[in-house]
Amino acid sequence: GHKGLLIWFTGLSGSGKSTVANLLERKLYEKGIHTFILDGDNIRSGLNSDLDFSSESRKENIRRIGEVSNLFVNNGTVALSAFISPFRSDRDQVRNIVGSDRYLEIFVDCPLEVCEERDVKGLYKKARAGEISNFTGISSPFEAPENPDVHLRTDKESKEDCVTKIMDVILPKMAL
Ligand code: GGZ
Repeated sequence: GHKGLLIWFTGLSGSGKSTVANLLERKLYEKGIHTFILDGDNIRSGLNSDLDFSSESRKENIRRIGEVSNLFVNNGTVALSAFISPFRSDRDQVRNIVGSDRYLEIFVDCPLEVCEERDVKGLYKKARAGEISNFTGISSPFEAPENPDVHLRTDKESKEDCVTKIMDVILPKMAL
């Protein structure tokens, strides 16, 4: 058996949080470790559909996700939560909710220029055009983690290498 854990991915839109979380889920599954992914697709569309992208709403978004993640962790699940979570104080609150020994912070780092170049959903273009307000990196801040457990550079490292770096840190943690 293994203990529950919260793997928290933070980074800009388009940095690769969901991509890395999904590949990590696959690798853990192959080891017999069941996970649960929380991301914008399953949280902002339902539980948090009342929230927008103001600072107050983001704070509440992350607080609720922290509480839900904690339910999974207490159930022995490895929860993978992938949200921009731009504010350090909100991430620290999550760490306090689940307990610092159960929380691992993954900084999915990628220069804004590269995220903007990728622009998978065309949101950066809209943000530059003023069609979306409070857009992280453009018109809303991102406070980079100062001491992440794992620091990825998705513009320079393959997603396979990123997952290997995370595995090296979490596997020892899961035995504890
Ligand atoms: C940032 C926005 C915004 C604004 C819509 N700012 O790349 P995506 O599309 O799929 O991921 C982004 C997602 C961010 O939601 P989070 O819940 O992760 O944000 S936070 O942690 O800050 O609460 C993006 C889309 O929603 N999106 N408007 N203004 N991203």
